[in-house]
Amino acid sequence: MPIQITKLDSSQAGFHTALSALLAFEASTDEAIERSVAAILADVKARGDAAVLEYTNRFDRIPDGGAASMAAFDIGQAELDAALAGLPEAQRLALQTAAERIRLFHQRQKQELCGFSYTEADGTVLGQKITPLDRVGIYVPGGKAAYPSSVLMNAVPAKVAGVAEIIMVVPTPDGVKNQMVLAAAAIAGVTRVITIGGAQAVGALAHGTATIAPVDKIVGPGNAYVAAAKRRVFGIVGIDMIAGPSEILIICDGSTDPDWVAMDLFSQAEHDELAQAILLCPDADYIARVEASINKLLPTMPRQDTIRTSLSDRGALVKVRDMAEACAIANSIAAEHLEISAENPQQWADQIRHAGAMFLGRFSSESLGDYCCGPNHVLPTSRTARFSSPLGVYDFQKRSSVIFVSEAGAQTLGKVAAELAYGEGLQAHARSAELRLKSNA
Ligand code: HSO
Ligand code: ZN
Repeated sequence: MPIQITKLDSSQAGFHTALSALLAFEASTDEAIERSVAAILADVKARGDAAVLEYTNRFDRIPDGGAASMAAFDIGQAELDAALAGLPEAQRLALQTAAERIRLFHQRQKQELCGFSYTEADGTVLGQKITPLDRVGIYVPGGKAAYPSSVLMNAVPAKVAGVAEIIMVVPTPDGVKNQMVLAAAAIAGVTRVITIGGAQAVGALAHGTATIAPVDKIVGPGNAYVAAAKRRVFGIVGIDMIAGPSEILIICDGSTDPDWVAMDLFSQAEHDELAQAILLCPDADYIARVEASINKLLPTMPRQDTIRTSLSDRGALVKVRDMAEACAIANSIAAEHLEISAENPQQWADQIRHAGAMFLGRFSSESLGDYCCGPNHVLPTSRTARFSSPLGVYDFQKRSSVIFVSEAGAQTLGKVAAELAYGEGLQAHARSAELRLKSNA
């Protein structure tokens, strides 16, 4: 059965309304999930390990009547190393190569984020000091979305930032451990791996328990329960973002093999029924060829049901006037991933202001970026690329302002501060500044 994929033409009336309707996505807040997550978090905060143990045994169906204590959920370094050693050689090498390339890329972010200070004429010194977070939690989903690549993408930047303790939690439904996930943790240098998940794991990381020290920030994707829990503990700890379904937007000038473009659209559609894959192209004949490729290739895909639903519910093939208009539309979509599959990609990339990651030229498939180019694959979704950035070293560092006021500086600044403090009706502020004025000595 040929796929029913939405076709739009930017020159037709109602185009912008149709496009907005397609893009609209709001993470549903399910009342039942919210209530259950609130109760779990409160229970973990009150009862600590006992609550985490009970929820984990129950929700993850831990075999043999469940674990007797939290110690059973701790994976030691020896088991991580064994997981790495036990991988097929090619898989181990691929993970190591990816990790090294991710590390090299993120190292650049660290260098650019150096602190600064400057000295004023009167000897006052002002600056900014940068420090890594002490302890972070990385959430790794279990089951169908357990991605070893995401372990690397979350843990390596934390490591590069200099975070001393990286605690990874990963649920193991039915007690089954994903060896490639454990191997990735070993390569990335994760400090501790605990096989717990869900809202109870988020609660344990945020509040701490007798066996788990509270972290300063929780990063990583998760299901609706994990997302709700992260939202609720935000403020007690930092969080990275609440990621929506994956998105790929491809701008193509018609010069790329249509099979390549079809498969790139599939590559995000296969993640999730709610994923979004859109093509923008000025050439109607080429769009028809991509559609033919989609229909030819779809039956060959193991995840064809997910791809079909994603493409027919949220995908689109869009005929645009020209490449410049494609860039303007791409800016309004602010996609998580943007491929510019064109002869001269740089000239179009210059026109793009909003995209989580840009893949330039026909050889730069998003799949390479998902695994091993080096840049992070944790990216802003649902149009948040308008105001936010890929996960990076800067998410694991913070800044402190540093202020040294010289005696001479206290004279000039003291008068300014006192004036403003009296204006705000704050006497102690004013007098604290004035006490340091020489005229008051
Ligand atoms: N494309 C996903 C990341 C990923 N792909 C992991 C494969 N594995 C993020 O949007
Ligand atoms: Zn992907």
